[in-house]
Amino acid sequence: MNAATLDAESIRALFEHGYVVVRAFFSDDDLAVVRGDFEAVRRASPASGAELSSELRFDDPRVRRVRDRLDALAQAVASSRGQRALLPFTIGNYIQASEVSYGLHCDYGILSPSANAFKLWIPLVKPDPMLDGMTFVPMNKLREREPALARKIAGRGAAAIKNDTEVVLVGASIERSTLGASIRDLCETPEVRVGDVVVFRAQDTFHRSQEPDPASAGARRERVAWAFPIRMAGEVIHRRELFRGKAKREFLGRSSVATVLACSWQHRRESITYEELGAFEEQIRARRPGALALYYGAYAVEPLLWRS
Ligand SMILES: O=C(O)CCC(=O)C(=O)O
Repeated sequence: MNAATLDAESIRALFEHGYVVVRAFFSDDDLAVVRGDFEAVRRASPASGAELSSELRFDDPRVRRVRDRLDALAQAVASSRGQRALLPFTIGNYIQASEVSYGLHCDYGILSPSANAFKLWIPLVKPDPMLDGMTFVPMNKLREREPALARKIAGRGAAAIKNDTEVVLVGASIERSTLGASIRDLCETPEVRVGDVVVFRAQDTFHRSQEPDPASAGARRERVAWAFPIRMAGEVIHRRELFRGKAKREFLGRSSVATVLACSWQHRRESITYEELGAFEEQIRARRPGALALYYGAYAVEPLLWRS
């Protein structure tokens, strides 16, 4: 579809299939500032084989137009679920295909479990619409082929698919589950051009970097995508669920767990919303002494709180 925001049919497709491509959402001019920011971040960062993280903020006047349009899109999806979408404070990460290539995974993190969160993936440089894009295992196909597994993952997430047949699930403990057949024949790679926006449920829809074109003998072209998650303001994170299952810790990371813990201390509650978490993260970024003291305290005690 091609629109200023998302129509009901595309939103239905997003929740049914796990992803949707919004066509020709941006003009080349719209993305010039973000592309310039990417170039500056790349110049300042040595090649590291990792995503590049931008410090440009969504409230910077230079990205206002882009922000307003993305916000309208995000709110259209969120309001269909009775939620309000939260854009991150900084604009997110840049993913260069020459540096980064992921196998099939879900973005397991503080965002999981979340019934309604999603992610935006926006190509900035992508010379060929058919190559160097994103490959998905659509939720509807997974539901048909592996209904029990699809039920376990929906809204809760998983971690990865290994060797095309083994699924790693992260719950109270790490479970490994074997697929009846190779996942490869369920995969879809949509055609995507610069100007399009891919909206997808990163937390529970398996996705990967598209495999290189066999004709290119493994070489990856210059392709740069800009990606960031959209959280739901009113969804809740429970502290007691966070610390269940030591194995989960490696997937979450000490710093994000400490941030949730410190935020729950700040609110003197066992559970916090993503909106509260976002505001707390901003206080840390602004180096507010009260928030930093809570964060360092939480970081120190975090290893002691995990139960197996
Ligand atoms: O850009 C890519 O190749 C993969 C991106 C991805 O997996 C993500 O944004 O979650």
